[in-house]
This record gives sequence, structure tokens and C-alpha cells, in this order.
Amino acid sequence: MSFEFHARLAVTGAAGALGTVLRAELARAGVRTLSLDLREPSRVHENETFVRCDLADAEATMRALQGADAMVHLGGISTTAPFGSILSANICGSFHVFEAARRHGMRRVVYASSNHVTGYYPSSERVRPDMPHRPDSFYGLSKAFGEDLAQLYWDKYGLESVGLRIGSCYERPRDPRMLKTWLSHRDFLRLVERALQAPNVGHTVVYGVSDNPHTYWDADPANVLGFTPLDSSAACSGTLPGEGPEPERQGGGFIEVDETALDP
Ligand code: NAI
Ligand code: 15L
Repeated sequence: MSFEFHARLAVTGAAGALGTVLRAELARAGVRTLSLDLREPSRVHENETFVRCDLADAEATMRALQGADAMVHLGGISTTAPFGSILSANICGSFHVFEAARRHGMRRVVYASSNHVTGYYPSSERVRPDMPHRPDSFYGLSKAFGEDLAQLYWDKYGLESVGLRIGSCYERPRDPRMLKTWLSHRDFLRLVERALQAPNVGHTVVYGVSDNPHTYWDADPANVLGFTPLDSSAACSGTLPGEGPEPERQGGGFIEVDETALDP
């Protein structure tokens, strides 16, 4: 991995699963990192400054992101949740983050979008990033908002961004659906590195998925970033509990959740 940063990289969602994986790699590469989260990460590395910050708080987010040259925006709610919490953490939070990037003159934002932007497509369909959004949840809807926000900030303010529609990023696939959606940690790190460093991305959206034998998505657009996956779920096929019929819709379990029923 060659994270060639001479300036400072901001990482939101630093204490989360992917933030933890990414910051460990940034620390190994000696990148100066400005980390934000609601909660303190279990470890703060050398070359890293941690700021506790609620992204729903515009002023605090603006202040916390001062001095960063680019950003990987991972922070927010990462699953289905009532609309009120999605609104503050993901929708307002992403707006504050992009606005801070603009005001502080950052050169690029890498945005952790999600496959749930298109989770309502049938499992039988192959989906490309340029096809219409079909979110499967308020969560997926907030990620669709984030992608459009990124497009607006590119068109209107020239702030470059890459939206990564991450599949299922875990150490190993955990269920049969993930045989199709899995993104290994190693491929995640390589994808983020390319998203930060590929030239002239404008506003680009790609699916983040490993080289699995079958997948729902056209992963080729990620080639424009110079990314080709190294890992595959093939070795895990036949080893997972409950292997059986695949979900009818790509979003799997997110389809079943009625988030309106979650609201207090
Ligand atoms: P995570 O839930 O482990 O981490 C998210 C972090 O954001 C948490 O540490 C949380 O404290 C922080 N956060 C939540 N609300 C916040 C707020 N208002 N202000 C500041 N920080 C806040 O999620 P994970 O797995 O690390 O995912 C990172 C990003 O990637 C998320 O945006 C998620 O939606 C996206 N993603 C992840 C996938 C995966 O397979 N892990 C798949 C698709 C998308
Ligand atoms: C996501 O967007 C979630 O953040 C993650 O926890 C997984 O559920 C993943 O999608 C998935 O679709 O498997």
C-alpha cells in the first residue's frame, strides 16, 4: 500500500470497524491523520490526532476538520435505523462534512456510500453505478443523498469525490449473500488508496466488491481508479452456515426491516 500523503488526512467514523482497519494501515504508512468520531477509538496511533465530534453539530464539525487536506468520510449510522437518527447522523452529518471540506479547501472526499443505495434491485439483475437509485431503507436513502451531495459539490464547487458503494466489508463473508457482496479488508484498503490518489476523478461512484465468483454489480468502473481486486469469496463457498436460497432482492435483510416501525 502506498498512501503518499504529505499533508493531513481526515478520517470520520474513526472508531468504527472500517475506521479501525484504515487507521492501522495509515499508521503503518506514516500518514498524518486527523480522526473524528463520537467515541474514542480503542487505540490512537502515532501521527494521529483524535477529536471527539458529533457530525450532526455543524460548528463542531467545521472546527474539527480544520487543517485536513483530504478526507475519508466513514462516520455515521451504518445500518437500518429510525429516520430521526439517520437524518441527523447521515444526512445532516454528511452535509456538514462536505461543507467543511469546501470551506477548508480540501482537495478530495472519499465517501463511504453503500450497496443499499440499490438494494431494491432483484438479485437476478446486474447493476451498474449509473443506473437509478433503488434504496432499500432510510439508511440506503441517506447514502443516495450523500452521493448526490457529492455530485453537487463537484458541479458547483469543484470539490472532487469518490463514492464507494461498499458491499459487505468484513474479515470473511458471514452468510451466503456475502459470497456475492464481500469486500475483503485488503481490497477495501487498496480501493480507498486508489480513490484518494487516482487523478482527475471529478465525482465518481463505484461498487466496492472483491473478485467474487458471482456478484450483483458491475465492478469494472472501479478500474478507472486503477483498482482491481485481489481477493475472492470463492474459498468460503460451501463453508457458511445456512447456505440456501439467496434473497430475492440485493439488499437482503435490509428489505425486511420496516424502519417506520422503529420510530419512537
Ligand atoms: P461502524 O458502525 O462500525 O462505524 C461508524 C462509526 O461512525 C462509529 O464509530 C460511530 O461512532 C461513528 N458515528 C456514528 N454517528 C456519528 C456521528 N453523528 N458523529 C460522529 N461519528 C458518528 O461502521 P463501519 O462498518 O466501520 O462502516 C463505515 C462506513 O462504511 C459507514 O458509513 C457505513 O455505512 C459504510 N459501509 C460499511 C459497510 C461494511 O460492510 N462495513 C458496507 C457498506 C457501507
Ligand atoms: C452496509 O451498508 C452496512 O454498513 C454493513 O454493516 C453491511 O450490512 C453491508 O451493508 C451489507 O450489505 O452486507
